[in-house]
Amino acid sequence: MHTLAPANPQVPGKAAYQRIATEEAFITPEVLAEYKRILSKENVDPGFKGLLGFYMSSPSARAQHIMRCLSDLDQLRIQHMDECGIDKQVIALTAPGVQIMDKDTAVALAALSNDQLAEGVRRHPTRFVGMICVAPHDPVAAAKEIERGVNKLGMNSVIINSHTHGEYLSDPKFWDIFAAAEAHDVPIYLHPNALPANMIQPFQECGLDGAVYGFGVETGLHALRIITAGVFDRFPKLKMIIGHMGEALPFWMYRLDYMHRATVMSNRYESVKPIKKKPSDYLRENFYITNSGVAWEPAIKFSQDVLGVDRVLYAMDYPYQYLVDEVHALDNMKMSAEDKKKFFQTNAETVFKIA
Ligand code: 1DF
Ligand code: MN
Repeated sequence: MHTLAPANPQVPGKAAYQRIATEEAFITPEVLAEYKRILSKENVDPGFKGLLGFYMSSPSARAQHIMRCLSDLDQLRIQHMDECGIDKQVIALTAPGVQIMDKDTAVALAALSNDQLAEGVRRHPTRFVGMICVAPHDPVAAAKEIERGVNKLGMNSVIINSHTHGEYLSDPKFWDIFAAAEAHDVPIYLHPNALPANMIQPFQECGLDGAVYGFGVETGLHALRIITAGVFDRFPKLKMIIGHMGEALPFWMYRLDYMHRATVMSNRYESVKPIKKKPSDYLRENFYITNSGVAWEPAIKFSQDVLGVDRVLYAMDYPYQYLVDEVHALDNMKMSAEDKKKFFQTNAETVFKIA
């Protein structure tokens, strides 16, 4: 028995809505092989070593189980979905995707991974939806891959795992990617990556660098860098998605608005330029959030309250976190039938253009 065995094995019944889980992960043999090659070199990035280095080498039941699940786009995944009552998974190449690789390898393996994911979706068209993976370190190639993903592979969203070798999308050199996403009207899911080398030490020495806390801090920072750099003034129709209850940013909205304005007004930093709206306005108008890893009614209700019920989507984070008890807890939230259907189903259908 693996450690993720549900405490309450009762399969959730059919509901008045489909359950669409929107931050679910897979891996390909070629990406695994490249990860092995990177991990075998000297001076491996400490975050990558602590994350995939761990999952790929640990004899623990959790790690072994996760690696098996990640590698499957057929029966095992569908069995786990059925056991948890998940109708559809929106699937992306697991973090850090190709972003830990050198530029040329990343471009090639992004395309190959997208092809393999598209084949999986073709085999199971009613169960799987694919996200386009890109190599942000080659923004022109990434923009082309977005176009190919939309026009040739039928995918309608993009995954980017936060920073790329310590660089953030707030840098205008990456903005061809935003232009492509906006032009093709596909959202970018800004998913966590392992913390960059220049940030990880105080987190890692106390074991708080991963999904427990560090992921949320760094991905939330990345989203705020994008907002304060004026990306949404330049690309007003660009849509982004962040998981883990919006990496706690809904809770920060009031203070962000007050202090960002105070910083701008006092000309405190050369790098902080005025933006057209308040940070919270962009969070409400350009962002969607998912509850990945947070099956917690008060946080979901609060976010619906401050962002709007159309902006909060369901996600599981398979295979890193999937518990049938969490599905039951969310089914039982005290929420109108209409809002619950938006949360589990129709918001995802709209944002990911699921037919
Ligand atoms: C973990 C969590 C790993 C998430 C992930 O991808 C991931 C983890 C490597 O727990 O180690 O996507 N997550 O999104 O919370
Ligand atoms: Mn995840």
